Amino acid sequence: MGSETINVGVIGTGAIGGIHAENLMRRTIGAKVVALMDIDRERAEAVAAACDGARVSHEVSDLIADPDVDAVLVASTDASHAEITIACIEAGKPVLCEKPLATTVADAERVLRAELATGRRLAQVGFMREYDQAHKDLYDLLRGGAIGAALKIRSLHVNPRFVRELTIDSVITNSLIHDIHSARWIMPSEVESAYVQWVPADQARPRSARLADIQLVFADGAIGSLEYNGDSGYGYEVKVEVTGETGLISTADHPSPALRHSGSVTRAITPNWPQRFAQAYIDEAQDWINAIQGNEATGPSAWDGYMSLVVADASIRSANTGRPERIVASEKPPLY
Ligand code: ISE
Repeated sequence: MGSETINVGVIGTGAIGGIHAENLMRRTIGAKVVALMDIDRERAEAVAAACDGARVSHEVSDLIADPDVDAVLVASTDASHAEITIACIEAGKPVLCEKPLATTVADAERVLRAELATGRRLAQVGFMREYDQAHKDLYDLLRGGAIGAALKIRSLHVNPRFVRELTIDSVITNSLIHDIHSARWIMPSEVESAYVQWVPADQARPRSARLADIQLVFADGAIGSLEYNGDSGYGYEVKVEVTGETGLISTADHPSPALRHSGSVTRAITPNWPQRFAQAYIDEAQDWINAIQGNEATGPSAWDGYMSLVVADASIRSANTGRPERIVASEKPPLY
């Protein structure tokens, strides 16, 4: 593609779809949003109006088939991700699919099969923490040998307020899926087993989950603890710590000024994920566009999307059995 402008179609114009559309239009070099689609047409039209009059497609298939659309960003409902990503792959169009890649391992395997059939990487998965400076700094220090072999990873993922419908299953596939990917990305070896415990939000609904913890064991013997708090009451935070043979690395706190006033020192905490990861979403979009222009693949792959679902599946099995569950994954294809 060279340095031509990449015309992007955005499917799903809710919170994250709107952020991606605005980033692609206003904060990314070499990209333009030319088409959008959402089952809520009014919502799509509102985002299109902010995209210099991008077209609003009636159907997903129309947008993917549109000859003026070079690449597709999928930000629709989680359950629709796999089907739409497969359609983009089969149309030969690069696709950035928001996490999760699918809601079941079987659907993630279908995406893998579609991509393997083309012999090239077309799909990227929206695990944007790989583009967060604090995570990248920790990754670089660890992989640079600063603390020797990694022995344990701890992550804390805090959401500000509880969504009543969330169950341990949806917390794992929609929220903890980020922490699962981060653990797989940061730690040198693959996850071997997962053990889940959680605190229900409502004792009358035992599957509801306001706080959850996934204990991981990795192939090299390292361990992990991924904690999710869905009802912090104070704001949004994501922290990662890795203990190594000779030290410990912690992600830097999100930069915010210290306010000294009336005898105390306070520092703001981001209200939610759009603010905490604003720059990471921009860098993720720019990296995706640059890769398309260079006819290359970049960022988390469909294999990463599949493996995060495999670990999520083992975690949900553990929630059902009350025991640690082993990871059951396919052989990693050479393409990845
Ligand atoms: C949301 O979909 C995200 O991706 C956020 O990063 C995460 O913190 C939140 O829990 C998810 O619901």
